[in-house]
This record gives sequence, C-alpha cells and structure tokens, in this order.
Amino acid sequence: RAAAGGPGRRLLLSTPIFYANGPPHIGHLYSALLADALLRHRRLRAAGPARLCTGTDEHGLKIQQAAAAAGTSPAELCERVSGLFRQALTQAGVAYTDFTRTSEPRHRRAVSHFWGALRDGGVLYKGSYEGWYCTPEESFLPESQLAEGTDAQGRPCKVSLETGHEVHWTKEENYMFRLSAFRDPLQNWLRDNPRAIFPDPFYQCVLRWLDEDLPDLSVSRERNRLQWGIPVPSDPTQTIYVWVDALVNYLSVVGYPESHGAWWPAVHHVVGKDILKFHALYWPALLLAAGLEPPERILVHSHWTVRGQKMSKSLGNVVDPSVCVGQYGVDGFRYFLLRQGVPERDCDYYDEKVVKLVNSELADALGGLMNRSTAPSINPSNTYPRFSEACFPKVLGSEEARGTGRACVEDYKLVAAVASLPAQVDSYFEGFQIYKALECIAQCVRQTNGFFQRHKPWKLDRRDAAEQLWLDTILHVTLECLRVYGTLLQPVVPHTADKLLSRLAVGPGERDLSGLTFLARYDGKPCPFEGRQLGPDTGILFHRLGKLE
Ligand code: MET
Repeated sequence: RAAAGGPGRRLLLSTPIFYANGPPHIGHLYSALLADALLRHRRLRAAGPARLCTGTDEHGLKIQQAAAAAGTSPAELCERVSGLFRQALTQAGVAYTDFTRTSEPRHRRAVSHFWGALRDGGVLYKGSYEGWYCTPEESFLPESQLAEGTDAQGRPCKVSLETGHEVHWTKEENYMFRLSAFRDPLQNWLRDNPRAIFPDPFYQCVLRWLDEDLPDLSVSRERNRLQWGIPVPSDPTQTIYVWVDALVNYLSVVGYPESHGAWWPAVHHVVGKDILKFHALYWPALLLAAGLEPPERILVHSHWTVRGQKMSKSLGNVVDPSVCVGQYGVDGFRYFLLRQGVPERDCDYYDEKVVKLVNSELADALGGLMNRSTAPSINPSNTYPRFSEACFPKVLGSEEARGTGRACVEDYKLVAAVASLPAQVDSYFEGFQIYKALECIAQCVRQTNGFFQRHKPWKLDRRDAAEQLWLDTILHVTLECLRVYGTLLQPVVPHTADKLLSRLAVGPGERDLSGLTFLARYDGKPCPFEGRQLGPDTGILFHRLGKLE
C-alpha cells in the first residue's frame, strides 16, 4: 500500500452518519468540520482524489419510537430530519461529496450482500439472547454497565450506567456474530498499524478493550419488535441490527459490492469517542469476516460541553449550529470549533469564549494586519511592494553581519518561523491536530503584528529613497506572511482566506499548498508577486462580533 497521504493516492474521508431522530447539534457539526478541513487541506496539497461521505442513519428502534412519539411515520421523520442535516452541513460549508441515507435502495442492497458475505464466512449463528436492552443505545448491556435509577414515572428501575437511559429485560432469538473469534486478528491489525487509531490515547483504549471480555455480538432483532430496518436475507422474521446496517454505509457509498475496490481500504473515519467501540472493534471484525480489510485510520474526537455541562434535551442547552452560524458567521463558527476543539479531551463551549477568540484572532490580529499593511495611506500605489536585499540581507553567518541591513534579530526569527510554518501545519493536519496547526498560525500572526509595530512603517517618509526602500521591504515581508496565512487557512476559514488572498492578488492557481513559496526574494529568487497590482479593497477582513444578548 502507498504511504498515507502520498501523492496521487485516493482517500475516502467519512463522518458518522447521523441518527435521523433529532436535529443537528454542534457535536455533529464538529465531526463534519474536522473531516471537511482534512478534505480541503488534502485538496490543497493536490494529494490525489478524495471524497467526503456523510449521511443519515435512518433505521432502528430509536427512529421507530421517535416517529411514533411525533405522531408521524418513520419514513416521514427521516425525510425531514435528513434534510435538516444536509442543510446544516451545507450552511457550515462542509464540502461533502456523498450523502448516504440508509433507507436508499443502493444501501439496502449493499447491506444484504454484506450479510451474505458474513453468512458465507461461517461467522453467524442463531442464538437465544436474553439480557438488559437499552433502546437509545441499541445495545444489550452487561450487569457491569447498569445502575439503579428511576423511570419517567419516578419508579425505580435499572438504567445504563453510561447514559442513564432505562433498560428493559429482553429475550429473543437473534443471529449472533462470532466476535470472540476475532481477538487475534484485531490485535494483529492494531500491532501492524500503530497509526490506525488517532490520537494515541484512543489506540491504547482499544488495545485494553481487546484484553477484556469480547463476547459475541447480537446482529439482528426480531421483526415483530423492529420493523423499521433491513430484513435478514432469507429470514424475514429478523431485522438486521442497526449498527451493522449503519456501518456498511462506508462501503455502499463507494459502490460495494461491485466497485468499492477503487477506494477500499483507503478510508479515514472521523468519529466521536462514544462510538469508538463500534468503529474500532465491531467494524474491523465484521470487515475481516466479510473478506475485506479494516479501515486505514480511525480519527477520534471528544465531546463538547456547554458551560461545563453535558448537552442534553432535558437541560435545554443543546446548541443549534444554524444559530451559531447566524451569530458568528460561517468562518467564525468554523474557526472557533476547529481552533478550540482538542480531540483528546472534552471542550467547553459558551458564547463569550467564541466572541473573544474570533475577535482577537480573526478580526483584530489577522484582519488588522491586512488592513494596516494594505491601507492607501501606507501603500498609495496599491501594488505588492518591492523587497530590498540591502535592508533585509540574507544572513547565514554571525549575528553582527545583520548590522548591514535594517532588520533585527526578531525579524529573522519571524522569517524562520513563517518559512517552516507550511510543513508544520501539514504535519499537524496529518496527525489530526488541526487545533495545533491553527495555534501555530495564530502565533505567527502575532509575531508579524509585532514586526509591523516594531518598525512603525507609517512613520517612514516615502520621499526619502532609503526610507522608502525599507518601508516597501516591511510591507513586502508582511504581505508575504499574510499570503502564507491566507493559503494555510483556506481549509478552516474558506471565505476569509479567499477575501485575504484576493486582496493580495493571489490568483486561483496560486493558492495550493504544494507550490507555496515564501519570501523568495530573501533567498535570491524572483518573486512572482512583486510589483503586481493588488486586488480591490473590499473592506474589513472579518467584522468584530458584537456582544450577544
Ligand atoms: N448513527 C450513529 C450515531 O449518530 C453513527 C453511525 S456511524 C456508522 O451515533
């Protein structure tokens, strides 16, 4: 297999497919934005064809019950909620290429075929299953996962330890999947692919699960209890378990069973930590059992709390992404989630935090820098200014040699930091640490503001030839820095980056990461931008967000 991210290689990125029983919240959007930023970054690197698939998970008891509660049919509920998800994703600028609904015929066909492959592989058997079933989790739970709680009427009952939802004693005939036989294959897969699950704490967690009990998995439900699902081929008394159905979306989207070979297993799944077990244990085992390879990578993120509390319908604190996009703009919202979200741990969300971060980094630091360095008062000809080697000589040797120019030690540090920034950002994206990439960019923007402030170009006199050379050089360096930031920020804040690059007259063919240059003149090479007319002044780069009520 080609190395991950190598040139010309295909890659399928996925988000989870979202349950169609309720509207989207920021947790869903966070998954999708991570995948979207990875896709956009990859496209800018011209790393090879890539797709981003998402969709809605429409079967199962949970949907069946939500529809009954809403007095509608499951099909109608799914149609409506699926539309809400598509709308929320589009609104947040998620450039998905595929949207799968598990109710689609092509998906049903793929699931039936997948089931056949499992059956032919001899990994299914019929067993009588008895245990505590948690409908919202669509799972039987062992005693160790239960606690004492109360039901809706306040009567004592057993609940799921993890989610607090009531469980019911359920006995039924199910098809079972021989998961227990896959401990060794799964351990081998993980041992051979230490980068299969990112970040590392989640990889370690999956390894620990594999040291524990690995009971067989019930993979069907009795039809009389669950009608809203795909029937087991050749046994219409049973419905395929919703998680098996849902996971197969990653295959049906690439044309399984006919044409998936072009993409599989070059797939990276972005998932929340709550569904890690399904993706890191059940899914690879099912794939192996069906004669397919496990996914190349599983990228795991944690959850968002709101003012320190878990988001929940009953607390009424579920954050609606369309409201956020309205308040902060698409880019403000994307920037906040991707800059503040740390995959390894839960992150807290509240309005003041968004406003503060977005104002300080996008509006003030980045926007301010652009406005100050392109203002007509400082750059009356509105051209990309010239760089003078005499003012900013390339210095390979001692510190004293710098004395010949006007640049100081700090300025050389800035140039070094920005020169290494693209590679740093690349490696952070590759390591699923987008927040770190953004932190580095923000740090460089701060340094560039420091550079500008230190040399006070607005005080230099254009009528004096020497001063003018230095003034232009300061502006040239600043615009070169801004060009790099604009290019690198495209995957995260596409509109703002476009505005910035257009202002700097960077053409559509000059915005990819593979050909990104920085301060070529400092290295004695020609700079294609120097002397170019700048783009029209389109005003403030990013409007400061006001106080929210
Ligand atoms: N519907 C599931 C969830 O939202 C994800 C399924 S991904 C195959 O948790």
